[in-house]
Amino acid sequence: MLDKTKRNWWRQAVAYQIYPKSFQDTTGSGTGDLQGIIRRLDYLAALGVDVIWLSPVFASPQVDNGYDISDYRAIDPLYGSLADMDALISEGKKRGIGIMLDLVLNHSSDRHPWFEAARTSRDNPYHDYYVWRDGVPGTPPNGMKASFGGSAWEWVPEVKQYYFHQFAPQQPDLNWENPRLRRELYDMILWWMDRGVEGFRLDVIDQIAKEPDREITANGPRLHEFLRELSAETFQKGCLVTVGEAWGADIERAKLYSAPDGSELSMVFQFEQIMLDQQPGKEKWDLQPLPFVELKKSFARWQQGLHGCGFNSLFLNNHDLPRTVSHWGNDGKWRVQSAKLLATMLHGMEGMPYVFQGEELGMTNIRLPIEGYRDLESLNMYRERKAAGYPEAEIMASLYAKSRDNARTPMQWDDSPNAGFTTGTPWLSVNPNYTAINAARQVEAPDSVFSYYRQLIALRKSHPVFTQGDFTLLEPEHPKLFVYRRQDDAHQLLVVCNFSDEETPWTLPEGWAGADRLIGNYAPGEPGRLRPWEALMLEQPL
Ligand code: TEU
Repeated sequence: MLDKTKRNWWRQAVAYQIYPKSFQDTTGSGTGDLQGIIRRLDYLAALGVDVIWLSPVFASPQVDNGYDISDYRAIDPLYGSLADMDALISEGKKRGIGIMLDLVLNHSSDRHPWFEAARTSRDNPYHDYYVWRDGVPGTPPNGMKASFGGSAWEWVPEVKQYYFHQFAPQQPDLNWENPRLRRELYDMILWWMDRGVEGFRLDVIDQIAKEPDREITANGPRLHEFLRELSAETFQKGCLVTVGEAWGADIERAKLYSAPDGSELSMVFQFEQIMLDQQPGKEKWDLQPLPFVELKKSFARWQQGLHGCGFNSLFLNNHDLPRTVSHWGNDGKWRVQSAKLLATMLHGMEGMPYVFQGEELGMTNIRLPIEGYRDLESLNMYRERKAAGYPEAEIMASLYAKSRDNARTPMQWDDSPNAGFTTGTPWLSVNPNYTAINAARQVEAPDSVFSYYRQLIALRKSHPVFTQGDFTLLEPEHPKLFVYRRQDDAHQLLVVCNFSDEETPWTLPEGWAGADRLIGNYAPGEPGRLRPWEALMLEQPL
């Protein structure tokens, strides 16, 4: 177990993300719950993770699956009670697993009492907790669009004003310019810290300092000022791990977010690599092949750019992204090998790895009929593109590739009905491949994807080069191989990945012949070639 009383304990930690709706149901409601997470803590302890990033479980109308919060200090009855949360925190602690709550501070639900009061009159003390502009019905203040489709402005007749929302209309943006609002948020965070949570993930934190009159959403002028105040008033009073979701962060900004003096957050969660396979300037649905060489160079830039002066999150999956084994790997013939390769590529780097539920089993994307999708982003896109005349097949291809519901299908625990997730009707279809891909089959199996993740996580704890080493990209222009070296004062680590369905010629670089093989997804083979999706790690003293 990590000593979490030490500042920066999280530099060696591995996180596991739980999307509670889809993790484990204990009531037959068809929706996962907190007791379900408690039931599965031993599974997570066996995997070896140190913290759980728990997607929002606060009271919510669930328009965006909890990313629309109506009470930051209450648990949604869908998931249980505050007593269940206290139990989860203390049961987690016993196993060395901390809870990292997912705070949505950029916006609230339109059903939050603040907003319900705010919309009644311009004189209401809560009115200024949100972002309002005068106007006339039918003519929004400007042409800004919301992330989930439509205008970013919504008219409220009672106050004869528009309010601003960067996401759904039911997710009005909070006004961070208002110091009273900021104080309320800090008090709420301190209240959770007193209950024993070990960290926070901050949803779209790069968007809090918006200036809609200048059409500024991410990276507003006051962003880092707000973050420093937030951190000083809350996180710095404890030994927490904090991560800020920031789609728009570049390396220079990431250094501010994750400055080693702890003045803002522990780390940034940025998407430069993830966005490489979407057409520049277009939407995520507009696919293009992954530019592999650029992917390697992008990882290398971030590894080198933050070494010693910042800290990054390492992830390929989360609740908003497709399953990478389907997206960048091969979820057919080479599912197991490519799942392990993607993990090898990522877990050899510096930063905090995040494992998204089911990733450690090699869970895959799903193809649903349009009626089967639940995600509002997916459904809005379908509607908008239908109306714009896109062919049905093209729209569905985008959903199969990128819909957020790919990641949100229920966790596959065993081969009993509904994969052991629920005895009721699951809120979103279980992937039919659960009879073959499930935890029960994998936990004890030495060659499983699960066992491979467990070993990778253990390596990070036992070999300091994983957390301390610098990074050098080898073979930068190679179209199939991702090879890099890490090096600290005492050791060198070599990570080799063959991103391909084919065998690829490759020779061990000079000086590595006697190195220890730490892990690999095949038995050691003949020199001179790598097998399809082969990955391995070698280590040697300097
Ligand atoms: O996501 C931020 C965000 O910008 C997403 O809307 C992203 O563009 C989209 O998911 C890509 O498909 C965060 C949460 O992670 C997401 O689940 C929420 O819906 C969103 O904020 C609003 O709170």
